[in-house]
Amino acid sequence: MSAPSKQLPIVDSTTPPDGTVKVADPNPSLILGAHSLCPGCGEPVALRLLMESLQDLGIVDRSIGVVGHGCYGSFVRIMDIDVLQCLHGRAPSCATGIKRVRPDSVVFTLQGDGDMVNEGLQEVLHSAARAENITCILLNNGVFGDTGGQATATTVVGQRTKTSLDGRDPAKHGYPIPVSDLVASLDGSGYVARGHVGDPGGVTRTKKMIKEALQSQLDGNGLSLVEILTMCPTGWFVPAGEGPNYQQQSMEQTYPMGVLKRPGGAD
Ligand SMILES: Cc1ncc(C[n+]2csc(CCOP(=O)(O)OP(=O)(O)O)c2C)c(N)n1
Ligand code: SF4
Ligand SMILES: [Mg+2]
Repeated sequence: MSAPSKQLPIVDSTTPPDGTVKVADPNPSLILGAHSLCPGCGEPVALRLLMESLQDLGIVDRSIGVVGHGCYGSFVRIMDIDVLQCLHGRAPSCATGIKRVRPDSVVFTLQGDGDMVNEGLQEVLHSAARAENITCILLNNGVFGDTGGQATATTVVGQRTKTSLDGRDPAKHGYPIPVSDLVASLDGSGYVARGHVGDPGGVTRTKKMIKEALQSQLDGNGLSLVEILTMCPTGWFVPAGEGPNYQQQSMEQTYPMGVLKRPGGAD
């Protein structure tokens, strides 16, 4: 019979050569390495808040992410949790299936405005109407960023995009769809909020919203949704550092920050 093997500490590649041993961080970041998005993009900030929220709530091992298609789609390579990527706009339906089969898991979607509101509006609305106990995270930048900055259903009136170079004109392009308000109006939704990541206050309040939405799922209150306004300086034709200012003057005027619905009543 062989001798029992000695329990060795977990050592990472940064262990110094001086003989000291670095034991792995007991609470490591869930983001594995650098993202590949544009300077000034708001989506990596939103990702960090989401991953930190899973850690803060102690639900990392139970969490499953369902990611749509857009610039954030590349996050599946750096999210250190169980994830799958599904067809455009279909994340709420995939999340529905996962949650029904594994009711003890915590299931969230990560979708852009093009993915959720253009390509898959019916998915999120029907999932909310069915009171599916999932959490949807919408990264709303008002453009199809990944394909070059075309207008989406959430582009605000007057916003310049690749397909509305003179600004969105309701007479030509119609009006934006406030998806969070639609979801909040349905009896099957439990928690709906809208935040932004354009300044430190927005970041702090948005993280609180994400945690409340996940807690709502844990409490079994039906579909929860957090819409996060995220800067897209590339698609907005502004310098990277100007994203927050542009967002404040444009998108935040149409989509004000706040909790639209929570169990027991909104603010
Ligand atoms: C069925 C289908 N529709 C559209 C596309 C093209 N497409 C891929 S990603 C994307 C943009 C998605 O935009 P959004 O969800 O807002 O994400 P963002 O890039 O802005 O973060 C589009 C239009 C496609 N590949 N297949
Ligand atoms: S195009 Fe926009 S959404 Fe995509 S990575 Fe660049 S700034 Fe972010
Ligand atoms: Mg978008």
